[in-house]
Amino acid sequence: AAGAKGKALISVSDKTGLDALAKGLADLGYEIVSTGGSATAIEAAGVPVKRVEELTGFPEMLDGRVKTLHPGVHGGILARRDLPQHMEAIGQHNIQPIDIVVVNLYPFRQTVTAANKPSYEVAVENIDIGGPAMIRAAAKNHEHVTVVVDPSDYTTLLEQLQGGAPAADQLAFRKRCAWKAFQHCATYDSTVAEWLWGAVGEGPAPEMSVPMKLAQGLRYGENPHQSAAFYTDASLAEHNLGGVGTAVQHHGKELSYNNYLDADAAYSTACDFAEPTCVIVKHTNPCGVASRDDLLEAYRLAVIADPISAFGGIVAFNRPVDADLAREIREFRSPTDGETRMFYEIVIAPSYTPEGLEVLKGKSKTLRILEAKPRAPSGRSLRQVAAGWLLQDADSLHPSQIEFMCVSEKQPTAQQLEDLKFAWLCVKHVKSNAITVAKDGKLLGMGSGQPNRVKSVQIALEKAKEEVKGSVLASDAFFPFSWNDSVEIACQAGVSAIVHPGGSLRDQDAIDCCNKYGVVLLTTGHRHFKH
Ligand code: 93A
Repeated sequence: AAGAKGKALISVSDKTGLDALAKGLADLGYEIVSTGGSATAIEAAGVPVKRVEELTGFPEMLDGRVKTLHPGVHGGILARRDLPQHMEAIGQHNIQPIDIVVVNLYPFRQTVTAANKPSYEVAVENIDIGGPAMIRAAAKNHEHVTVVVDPSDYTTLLEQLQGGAPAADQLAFRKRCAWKAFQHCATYDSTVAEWLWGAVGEGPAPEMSVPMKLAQGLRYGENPHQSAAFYTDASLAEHNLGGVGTAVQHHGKELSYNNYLDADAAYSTACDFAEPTCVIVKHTNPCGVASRDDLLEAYRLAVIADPISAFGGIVAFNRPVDADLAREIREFRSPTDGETRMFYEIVIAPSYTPEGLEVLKGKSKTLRILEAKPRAPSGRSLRQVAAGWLLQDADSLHPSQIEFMCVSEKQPTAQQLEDLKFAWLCVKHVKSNAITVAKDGKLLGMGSGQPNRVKSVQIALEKAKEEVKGSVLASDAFFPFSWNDSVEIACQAGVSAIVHPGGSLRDQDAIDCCNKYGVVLLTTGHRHFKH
């Protein structure tokens, strides 16, 4: 008979899996009590359901602000079944025990982060009060009550209720549910607090929540003796849409720790370019970048920029990969010996044609093929130091937002200006001290991570080799010393234009040097350090 097993209270905003849950509970003999929208949905699924108003003898009021906030509900949830005085007390008031509480909350985060930003008033109305009260009550009384806040737990709930498991296991399940319930409420409240801080505070919130979820255990960290895992963080995801964190893997070995880092670096770089672009990354640094209308050509140029570094690298595209391009990736032979097929760890792109995907799968069993929504640097960047976190806005400054000012006698041609902007966008993604040399929409050489800028210049020029003549050079920070180092080396090598932030006491030396060699010099007023 209905209710033979007890009462289940359902009040959910996310109605995923609700039909199956209600059917399952009814089949097991539970009587279902529910709030407005949930009750309507359950009825529509043909499952008998009682409205919560019948239980409380009180109508919903204050435009729904008070629906379940009533002793008829909370007494039924909180009563200790093992204390006769508790059972007597609820009995005196005609309150029946509630054994299962299934609640998920008003979608506050989705509401305040929607593309269509809600008014302050609408956001406030989306702060759930009755829901957390029920969740917390049921979680507190986990000794006797089961609380479920996540639709992905419905199947397990029904399995558990079918019984058969030892009492200790059932209690362990209820405790786990209670843990999750408090977690759910804590995350919810910190989301509300963060939103309010955004409305009243200045700068980053003094208390910050990092709602992390274990997404994947990793075989090991940067090195095999370090254990590791990948966590997703909803508070980052809302600003950092797309990218490797939410990518679909179509093929290949499991992602490693270093794969995550490198794929993120490669894809962030590729997605920062508006034109069809291929980026090849090794150890988080772009070693090949090329923009071409023909993506296949961009890929070739990106490999040729530095084939030795590209070998074993991560290849990222900001446009779909079709069969022709996939064949080229599969077959392309290393320009160093003209024989060895190029080997890559990962290919990552916004999408693949069905044939392109099949072709690429044929490259090797291990090649990781990732499909990810575009990700440009945005939102927050968070890094650990000792016992704390460093938080900053991501470097989302784009060349289109920067004024490139000519400070030399010689003015840049339109082509040079375009190349300088390209080199500038590349240098932003290279570890400091970063130098890039580029020409005609392709990276020719880069120097990264050197503590000495002159060394980075030398490395970048050496990689660019004979193509240096007429190329342009970008520096992520200003040239600090006198002009007889970086700037003069670049001028002597045949670089035709240089861009740096400017702002050094020795800026005039750099200008004089460029004028002496007839080289164009631009300043941006913005630095792109990347540590
Ligand atoms: O407005 S509330 O804060 N006051 C309440 O008494 C209450 N009771 C349930 N929000 C309340 N709820 C929430 O309604 C639940 O947390 C759930 O998210 C939602 C389900 O409403 P419906 O069943 O009408 O779709």
